Amino acid sequence: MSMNADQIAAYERDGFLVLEDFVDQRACDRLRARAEELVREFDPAGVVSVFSTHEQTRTSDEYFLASGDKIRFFFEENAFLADGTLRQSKERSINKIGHALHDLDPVFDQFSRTPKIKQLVSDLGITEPLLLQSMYIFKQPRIGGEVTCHQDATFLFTEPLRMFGLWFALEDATIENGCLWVIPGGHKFGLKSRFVRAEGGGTRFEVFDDTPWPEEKLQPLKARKGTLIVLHGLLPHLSRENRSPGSRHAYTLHVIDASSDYPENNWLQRSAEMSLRGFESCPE
Ligand SMILES: O=C(O)CCC(=O)C(=O)O
Repeated sequence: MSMNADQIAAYERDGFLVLEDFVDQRACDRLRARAEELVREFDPAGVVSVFSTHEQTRTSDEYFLASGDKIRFFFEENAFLADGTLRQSKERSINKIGHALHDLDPVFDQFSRTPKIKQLVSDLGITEPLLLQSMYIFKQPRIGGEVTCHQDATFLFTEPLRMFGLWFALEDATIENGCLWVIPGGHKFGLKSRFVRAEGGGTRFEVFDDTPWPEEKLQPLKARKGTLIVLHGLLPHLSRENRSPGSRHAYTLHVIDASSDYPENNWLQRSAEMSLRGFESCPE
């Protein structure tokens, strides 16, 4: 077991768990260096796709919709000047990379499939794990965009719901640079919406409950580099803008169970040639 009974009980009660020093500092640095290399090699000519937490259906272009089995780059909303050119270098303009880093890049694969993560996933009750989605989030200095309050199951729904997110702090996450905020126990509210592929193309939200989140209950989760935060798929969480002079890099991995149904209208899909994988290739 990598988690004790108290930790599992806390996760079930609160919908999240903070595990300090889960990853060693060198592994964090290796991942950062690899992400920086990927951005250096990325040629943005002709592929400007923005991640906007406010306008997700509008920014669901083909580049985004086909990214479930690729390594693709999304810009910060505030990265551009009025004439459409970048305010600063592309290295300081990318919001995130997604969504199959863990399957396509050896460094990300190695970081994502360790015996420790495999054990944690098993302790959390996932018996047939599949690594569905990965994102490298930069939260760039000064222009790092906010991520509004949401449940990850809105985007990555399974029936029955067996899904959680693993959020790794690759640098210290603070209130100033845009750490995560959560509503403890909020995973018991039920699913408020689903983000699905629309019949005529693009995406839409299917809303089940449009009451606002009780944001007065939000609590910040400051996290030192190397910390893993486990987020229940139904836990409401957000991150605020980063107006500080430093970045706040994080890596997230979402795990589902093969025994649950993964609907065909979930926004994130893979081509038949690249099926999802679990921890089969993980070293013992
Ligand atoms: O890292 C962040 O700023 C937010 C990430 C998040 O909420 C998510 O990916 O679901």
